[in-house]
Amino acid sequence: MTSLLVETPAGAAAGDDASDALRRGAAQVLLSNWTGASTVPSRGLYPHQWSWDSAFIAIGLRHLSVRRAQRELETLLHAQWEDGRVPHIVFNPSVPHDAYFPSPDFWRSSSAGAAAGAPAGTETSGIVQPPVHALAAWLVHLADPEDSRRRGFLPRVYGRLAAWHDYLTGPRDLGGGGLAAMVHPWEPGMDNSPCWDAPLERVEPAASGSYRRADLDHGQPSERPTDLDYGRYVRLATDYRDGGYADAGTGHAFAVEDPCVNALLIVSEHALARIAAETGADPAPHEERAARLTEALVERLWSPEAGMFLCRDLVGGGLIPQKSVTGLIPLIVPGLPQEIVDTLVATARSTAFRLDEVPMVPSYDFTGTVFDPSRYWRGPAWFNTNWLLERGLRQYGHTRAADRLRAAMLTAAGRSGFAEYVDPVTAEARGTRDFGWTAALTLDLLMPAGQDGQAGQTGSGAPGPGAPQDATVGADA
Ligand code: 9WN
Repeated sequence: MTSLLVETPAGAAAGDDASDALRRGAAQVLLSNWTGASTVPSRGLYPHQWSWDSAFIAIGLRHLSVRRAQRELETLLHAQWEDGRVPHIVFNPSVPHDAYFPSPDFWRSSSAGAAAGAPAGTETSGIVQPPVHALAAWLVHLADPEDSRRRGFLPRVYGRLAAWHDYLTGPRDLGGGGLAAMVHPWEPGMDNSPCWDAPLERVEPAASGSYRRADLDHGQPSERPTDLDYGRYVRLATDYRDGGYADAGTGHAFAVEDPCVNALLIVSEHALARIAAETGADPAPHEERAARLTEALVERLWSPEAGMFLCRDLVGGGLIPQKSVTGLIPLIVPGLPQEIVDTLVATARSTAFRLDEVPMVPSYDFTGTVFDPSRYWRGPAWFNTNWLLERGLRQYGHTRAADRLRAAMLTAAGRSGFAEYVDPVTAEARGTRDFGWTAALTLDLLMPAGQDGQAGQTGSGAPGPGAPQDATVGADA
């Protein structure tokens, strides 16, 4: 039933000339964005290594080169802090400081983060991003289990992944209710989501002349966060840094529990159980933690009124009544009550998200007052969130909807030049092009079962066979 943890199921689009061209185009993006040890999300806009990007990229890169996919994850994990956090950016020292803001001299991880155990020899940011990594490591392993075993891939990453999850479920359980909290809008990865509008109102923006945005050198201002957003991002990051990146006692002005982050943590915890079993460790504590997290997710973030999961504001208190795609992503979590699954799919099909009607699901409620089809996480459709929805729909037996979404994503990826995001109605390109995870997830969607030799197999120690048996209910199969 945990279909995210098995090989990509057979795809309708694979095998013809158009798919071959798309596969070549996607591979070309990944080859050009490869730096020798990891992949940049974009050569211009994001010239370093990003945490959740690398996990999504590894999921696609495994179809091109399993070794590179392993390396991608290991490069990131080598920048892990001693307290277990995996930083959201690992800086490439050969890239000039003014190429991206905030640069290493803003974060000062090796000095300001020393007490939290930041590495001395690598500069990183001090915040985190969603935990897609154990899921990615498991899928990379499945792409070639023999090579993975020969090279000791999983034993090398298991301890670091476990420490990462310990950090999220320990020091980051700021609400005390068993979920991981995020302390900066960059952490959930959906930076300017309308969910953060109210919590950010409490934050005094940093003076506009105290920093220089580099993103506007590459992107359209109308497709990026505003200057007011940036002022607040800078203030929050400065305060966290000046508190030594300590989680307890920093008096966070922004702290939220996010459904997508916690759903990814649950799926990754299930992956960690499989990794543990494969490496001879005990999977039970991971399965138990995944079960506890699932209970907490439903208990703390499910809203029957909204018909979806919502974000919780730990500073202001209560659920945030904005409908973002983050609240649909728990469809990737196995074993949800059927009523919740049915309600989530109905909400995805409602006027708020228009699944089955528009090419790709938007990042934010079509009917929301601040919906904007072009501005970043306030409306455009992103490929990583749609890939997660596609997998979630498939997991719960909504095969026709998943097939349709997959086909639309492939068309949009190719036509948009592997755009960072697209207008959810017209699928026109927005943001930067040749974007890493768009290319990587395109490759993953194109890969039919069996093509990389492992479809339907889970590796030793991993329960559950291939995708067809994994689907729980034949809702529209
Ligand atoms: C800040 C790299 C990252 C993604 C995020 C996306 C965007 C960065 C930025 O780019 O955020 O981390 O500078 O806008 O919002 O999800 O990981 O692709």
